[in-house]
Amino acid sequence: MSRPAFELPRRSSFRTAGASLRDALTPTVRLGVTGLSRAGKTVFITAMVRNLMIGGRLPFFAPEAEGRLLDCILEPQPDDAVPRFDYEAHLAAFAKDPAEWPESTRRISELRLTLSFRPRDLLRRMFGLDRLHVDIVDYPGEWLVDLSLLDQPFEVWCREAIRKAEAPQRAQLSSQWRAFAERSVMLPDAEQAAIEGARLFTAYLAAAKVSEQGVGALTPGRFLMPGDLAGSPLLTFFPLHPATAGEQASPLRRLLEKRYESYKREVVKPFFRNHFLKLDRQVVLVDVLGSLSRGPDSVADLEDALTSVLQAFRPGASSWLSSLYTRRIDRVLFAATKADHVSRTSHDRLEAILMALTERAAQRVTTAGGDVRVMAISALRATREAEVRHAGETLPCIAGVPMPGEVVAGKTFDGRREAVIFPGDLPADPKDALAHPGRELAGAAATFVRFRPPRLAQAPGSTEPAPTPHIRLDRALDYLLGDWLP
Ligand SMILES: Nc1nc2c(ncn2[C@@H]2O[C@H](COP(=O)(O)OP(=O)(O)O)[C@@H](O)[C@H]2O)c(=O)[nH]1
Ligand SMILES: [Mg+2]
Repeated sequence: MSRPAFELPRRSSFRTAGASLRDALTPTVRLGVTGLSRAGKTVFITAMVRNLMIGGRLPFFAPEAEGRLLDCILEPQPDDAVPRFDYEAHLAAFAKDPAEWPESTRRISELRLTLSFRPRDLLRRMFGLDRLHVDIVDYPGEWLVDLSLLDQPFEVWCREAIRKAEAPQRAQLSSQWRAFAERSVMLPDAEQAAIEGARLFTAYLAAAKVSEQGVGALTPGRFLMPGDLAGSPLLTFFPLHPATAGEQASPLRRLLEKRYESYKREVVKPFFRNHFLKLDRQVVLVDVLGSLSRGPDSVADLEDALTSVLQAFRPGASSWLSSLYTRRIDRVLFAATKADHVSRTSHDRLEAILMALTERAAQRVTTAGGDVRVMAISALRATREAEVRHAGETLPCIAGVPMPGEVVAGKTFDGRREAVIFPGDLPADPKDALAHPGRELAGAAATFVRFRPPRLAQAPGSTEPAPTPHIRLDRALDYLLGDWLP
């Protein structure tokens, strides 16, 4: 497996003749990483892997802190049908001068890490039970949101989709498709109407996605993240207005309903069966600050999307999925990402807000025998803490280099100059934040700013890779992997 030239592993590892027996005894933990687009999945996985590979600064990741984590290598991932997570390419973006964020990806991918560690237990050491495979599965949260379709008949889905499309922030974007849907039942050629309607419906979803910056998770998830299904009849349907008495038998309605059911059967169910149900651990990344700074509509959408996502973790007793739950995710971590956009004083408050957003869902998981944790993290920290004296007061601020073209307080930045920003404090009571999103974030602009990532390279004057700055990534790792490294 190639490794970026500038990175050095913590130890060079080699394989011995007994390797295949050891392989057979090596357990595998499958870790799902999901979140709506731009939540921070790619950055999280890249930073996590790099920290494990170079032996980063991870004081709250017990195996590392205790000096028991010896080595981490990348291995060919076992599922041939799934593309590999392109760790080297993502890392290379951070190594550019100046550093860039990696390009966004829109499909499922997988990466296998093999960790070698020193077991605490003498017996484990004697038997060589000192390795762990970690299969990281990166998949779009949009695909999880589709789970909500499984329990929805076509009519119910249509009603919901139209209600959402008529919401003030989307009415304009959806007007063309809605107008077409109104008259389409009368069109003579059902197939042509399905194609045209699906095209207009997809255009609306895409426009909504752009204007809501990825938060409003509208179904069907594959319309915008088709993977290899682009153009397939499986994606050629759209929601219709409720049938009027005389029109029940419309060929178009029957065609769309049939396609909708095929989509659930051929797309949604296989994803859950082949990927989701095989996971042991799950991290759900959420851009809480992004939604708060965009205002009430965005927060409402996020809540909606999270509720759908969370249904995945404990379906109702009667639902189709419950019959499939033979193996269960035992730990779910909800992580509010990009915590480096607020100062240290607000990190606990950010956690409290995400806790409030996921409260109902967390109950589902815990009653199903699983465990849930909520954290505010920054997988790759792009800012540092700073203090500014203003009118005799010391304000906790953040300092970072805004990406070229970013505007802060009316000034356009060039991608080289640093800005010091007072991001405001998040409210102590999460209910306030959720009731009046945007208002309390005095410096709400700070959450919109894209800061340049830190450049990852060798530490100056050394052959060792420099540590990766982060916030609470070590705690996240400890929760997700710590007990697998006994
Ligand atoms: N400041 C900061 N920005 C982040 C962090 N993680 C992600 N981002 C930003 O969010 C964008 C989307 O992240 P990415 O990992 O590509 O999201 P994905 O679509 O879920 O894979 C990045 O390009 C960054 O601008 C973080 O820890 N700190
Ligand atoms: Mg990604």
